[in-house]
Amino acid sequence: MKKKWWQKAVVYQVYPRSFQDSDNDGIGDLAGVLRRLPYIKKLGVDVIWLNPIYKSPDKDNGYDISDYRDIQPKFGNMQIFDKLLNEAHRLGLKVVMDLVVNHTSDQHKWFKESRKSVSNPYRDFYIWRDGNDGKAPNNWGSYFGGSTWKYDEATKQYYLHLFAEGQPDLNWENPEVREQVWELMRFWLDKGIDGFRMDVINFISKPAGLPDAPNPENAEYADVEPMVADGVKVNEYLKEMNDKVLSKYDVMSVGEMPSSKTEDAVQYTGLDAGELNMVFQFDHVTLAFNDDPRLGKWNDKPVKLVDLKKALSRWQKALDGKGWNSLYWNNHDRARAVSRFGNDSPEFRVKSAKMLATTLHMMQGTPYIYQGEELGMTNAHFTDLKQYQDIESLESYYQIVDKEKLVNHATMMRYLATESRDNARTPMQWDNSQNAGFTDGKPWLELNKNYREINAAQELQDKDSVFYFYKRLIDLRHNSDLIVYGNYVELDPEDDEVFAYKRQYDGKTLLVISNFTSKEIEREYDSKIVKKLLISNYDDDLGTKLRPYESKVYLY
Ligand code: TEU
Repeated sequence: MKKKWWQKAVVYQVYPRSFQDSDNDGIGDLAGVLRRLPYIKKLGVDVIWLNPIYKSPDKDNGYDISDYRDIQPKFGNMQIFDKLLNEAHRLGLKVVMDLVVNHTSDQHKWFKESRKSVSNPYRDFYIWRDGNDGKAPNNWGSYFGGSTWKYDEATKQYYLHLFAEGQPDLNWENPEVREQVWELMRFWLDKGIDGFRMDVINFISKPAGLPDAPNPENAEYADVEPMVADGVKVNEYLKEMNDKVLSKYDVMSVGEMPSSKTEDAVQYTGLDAGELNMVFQFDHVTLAFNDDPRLGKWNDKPVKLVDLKKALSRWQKALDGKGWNSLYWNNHDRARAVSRFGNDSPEFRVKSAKMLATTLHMMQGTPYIYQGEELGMTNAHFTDLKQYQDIESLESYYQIVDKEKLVNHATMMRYLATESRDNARTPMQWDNSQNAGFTDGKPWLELNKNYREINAAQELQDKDSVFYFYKRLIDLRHNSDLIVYGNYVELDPEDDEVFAYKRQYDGKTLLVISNFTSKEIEREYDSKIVKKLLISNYDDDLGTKLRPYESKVYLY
């Protein structure tokens, strides 16, 4: 497989509204990101992924775009963006933008035209259908609660919105829609950005006839994902995108692909596929699901290590030599890694954060670090519904508790504390001053109370901090073809305490051993071989004895 720059790169995800506020309106902004570039550079990453910064009514924190060619005024303006892009490039940092083209905002000029009349030239930019006996055209349920169909009185038809009502789905069957998307991509690529993360890009091809989804539980609305993920024309559209746009630039592309399987990903990311470079797969971050399918993601179950190993190993083996993996534990949609997969107690937070980092960063693929993950930031542990802001959390609470009465308030609060996207969106914790140095205004979302103990200033002073551990892992990757290109050999798949695997390349072997428990245990691997300890989250090596959350990498 021909080597590409993004295979050796490490990406840092910035959620601008929660990163650094510069004008004290309580919302992070681009001038704040600019100010913090030296911090990002110090970590040693190569690429910054910016969540959406385009003009938006903010129904879904910027994932409802009303103008793809202008900056959300809360975040700044195009001049500040240009300054940010130039300074990032001067520092040797590439910048990847978030491409949200499965849907637009209902305030986008295309939709404002489309809804004017059935004969409007933009009508077919979106997916309009007649009702079904006075009801929605089918039984699909929105990700944010309720139906995926909204009745529009003006033209007496329904329009499709997989997410919020303010996020109407674009009709990708329409070649004019695709041409407009290629144009807006070129606008940003010609400004010099270095690639795109593509929002739910495997949802863009809807099934012919838009049939009902299976609904065995006879729920009010059925799970839409099996109907819209990886539709029959996704590859065709991505090939056209690559042929007409991406292939003209030296850029990276990563497709967010909920519920995609490895065989789909080999299609999407195969080097000769002419589609995308890599995908965000969801198998390892959707392992804990409620036993009641009507509750979907809302649960408070621990993630079973054997399941986690199976999911990650499946992807490592399936794409080795055939495609390319992204490697991530969390992002702006997921709970914080150390809380969801590790142990965020004061006793084990640092050790388990480093253990998780080692386990992931020694794999094959491009690692993505979500802002604050490098500090070991934890879930927010909110206790009051009023603390939450996320549309998905609040709409889901309303649907599940108030409307369908499937669980009581206390249970749903436990589920939100475990899985709400707001866990990842609390402001970045810079120091132990008021509001953690994020803003001198009123933060748009409450800070995590632990910012006085967990913050960048403290960790930059501590050579044993999570920050410097991530920095060492990134440095190891930058200097090792074995880590980047080595194959993947899983060890003891059924071991429910230790995640162990090997990487091999050019006659060298990496042995990665991670104890996922708070217990001291014994494990033996290749005991006869003389091994060099490459990195560990403990100061010494007790051989076969593994201490709580001990993670170490041997080279031989
Ligand atoms: O998320 C897509 C997606 O699958 C989400 O529904 C995610 O799986 C879920 O929220 C996890 O609980 C993308 C963006 O990352 C997300 O922020 C947006 O809300 C969504 O698309 C709509 O644009």
